[in-house]
Amino acid sequence: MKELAAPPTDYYLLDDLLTDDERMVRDTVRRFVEREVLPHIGGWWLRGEFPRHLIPALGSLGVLGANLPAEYGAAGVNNIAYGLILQELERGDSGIRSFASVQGALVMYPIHRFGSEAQRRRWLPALARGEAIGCFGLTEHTAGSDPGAMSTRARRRGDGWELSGTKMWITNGSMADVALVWARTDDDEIGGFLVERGTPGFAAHEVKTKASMRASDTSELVFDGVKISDDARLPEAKGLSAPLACLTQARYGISWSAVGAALACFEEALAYARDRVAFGRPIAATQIIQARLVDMLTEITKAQLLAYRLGQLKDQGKLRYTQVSLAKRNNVRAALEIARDARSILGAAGITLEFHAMRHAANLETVDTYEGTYDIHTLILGRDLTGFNAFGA
Ligand code: TGC
Ligand code: FAD
Repeated sequence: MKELAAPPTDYYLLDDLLTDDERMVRDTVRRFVEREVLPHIGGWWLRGEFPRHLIPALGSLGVLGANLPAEYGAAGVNNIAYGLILQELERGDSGIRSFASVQGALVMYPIHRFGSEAQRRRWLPALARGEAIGCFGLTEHTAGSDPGAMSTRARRRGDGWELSGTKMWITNGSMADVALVWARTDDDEIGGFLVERGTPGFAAHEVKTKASMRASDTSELVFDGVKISDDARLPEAKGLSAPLACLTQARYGISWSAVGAALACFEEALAYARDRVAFGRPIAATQIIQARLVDMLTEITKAQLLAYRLGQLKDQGKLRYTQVSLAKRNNVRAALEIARDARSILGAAGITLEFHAMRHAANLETVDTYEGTYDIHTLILGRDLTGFNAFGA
């Protein structure tokens, strides 16, 4: 297969650090996004549609839960290749990447890490192939940044459980065949429960008024006395650290994927600035536009280096969740600022969906909020540095 030309934004020759396999994985997903996503994404986003028809192809490409072991049907790639996959998906759209993040990091990972062997065999191959869709219900209307304040309950009923409560802002929620729901048990411990679509008392309602992440399914999940058997509980998920460990996996991926959105915006702004003439010369020939482009490239290069080093640490088993917070916080905020700046360089044209910057900027408002807001990651890092917890009373 022909190698793609090095992107203009690989300023520090990071390609040289990648193995042939990592480059091949990245280029395969990039081609897929260029062919299947970019020509259509503006329309899907405008109409508020998630492109469900792409799910089987994402499964065949091996991008779902790609860093999990091949034994359960996943691709079994390393964490650098996994990061590159998410980077390329978000170069297309944050909503497509979010689908893959939730499926892999927030549904497949917890089933693999905290589930029984029967749960792994039942769900992981189908989720990897895209034949089943999963969602992850942690956030509630009144418990977002502070998931420990959740009020969803799992009460013991005979041999099984009864779930009651509501989850909010759940990606893939209306499409999901299986919802991983986090709930407080009678002994006040947080546990994870697999609830299948169609179980009586379980309903999902899609949020239709979003001005961000429009090509993504975001839903409210309602559990009204939902009865499930004991084998629907993840046996090894005990306490808040279990869902938080899943968030570390998803935040790791977002540290890479934000770079993809930033690259898309930067490359678009650079091309436009070279072409667009104002006052008799290309705007790229003005000092202000050049300074802005240089700042964008500098932030992208820093973000790429952070993501790459994070991947090495993860592959070596040395990763601390606070290091992931640093990269998620920095890379998403950098991408958001780059997207806004790219939009501004495009002038009026930049507000349309014929270009990508505005869509990415709107999406990145969500990415800056979910998986721990920018401020929450500041507090996680502040606590790590000082030993003082500044979250609340
Ligand atoms: P805290 O005392 O900090 O922690 C309780 C226990 O958990 C451990 N822990 C973690 N372990 C692994 N990874 C992490 N990121 C961890 N954070 C904490 C911690 O060591 C402790 O363990 P142990 O053994 O001592 O019990 O608990 P806290 O209640 O003070 O937590 C505060 C805070 C702010 C850190 C946490 O609650 C937080 O991260 N809040 C943000 C919530 C959030 O990010 N929600 C995301 C929901 S999912 C989502 O947005 C999906 S978007 C779709 C997509 O990803 O594409
Ligand atoms: P709040 O916690 O109410 O925060 C509001 C503001 O207060 C923020 O600026 C925050 O930084 C600030 N703040 C909060 N506490 C403090 C403090 N102690 N000190 C200083 N400032 C503070 N959740 C899931 O469980 N699963 C999903 O699949 C999922 N998908 C999502 C998809 C979308 C499109 C969106 C928008 C959200 C999604 N979420 C999901 C929810 C997301 O994780 C939460 O929105 C996020 O954790 C923030 O919670 P909140 O919205 O309740 O904000």
